[in-house]
Amino acid sequence: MVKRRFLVLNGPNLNLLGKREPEIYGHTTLGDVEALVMETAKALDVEADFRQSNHEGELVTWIQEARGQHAGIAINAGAYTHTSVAIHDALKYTGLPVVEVHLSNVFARDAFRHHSYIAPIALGVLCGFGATGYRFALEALAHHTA
Ligand code: CA2
Repeated sequence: MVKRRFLVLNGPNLNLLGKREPEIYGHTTLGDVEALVMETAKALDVEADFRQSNHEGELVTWIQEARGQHAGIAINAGAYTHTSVAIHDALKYTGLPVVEVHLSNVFARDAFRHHSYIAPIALGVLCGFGATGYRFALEALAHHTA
């Protein structure tokens, strides 16, 4: 049987994880997050396609391409979560189940982080659990698409 493949997307500045602002994001690097996602995918017997970009257009293109190629999307769109109608539109276009992830508890932070353009079209939102949130997101997608 062909394994379900999930797209795990990371937006701007997430490449800096573990290198700056450890008081907010801890010491975990994006490489550590990727390793956790791959380990989780293996345990769930699914595939994960882990990517990061600092460019909104590149994220939009990857999301568009997911239609027909992936079974769902876990996305930490970083600051684009709070600003990007383009990412909202692309996610909606795919018709795929989407789980929004954030390392930090965005509701315990600045008011401008309380609004998300992704949440209204997401299956659910995970925030404040650090890298473990990505594991929960993949588990939620695998469970939802089983
Ligand atoms: O908590 C999250 O995962 C965020 O998506 C992280 C974004 C932030 O804009 C969102 O509101 C919440 C920031 C990405 C990481 O930015 C860094 C900047 C400097 C050093 C390390 C990470």
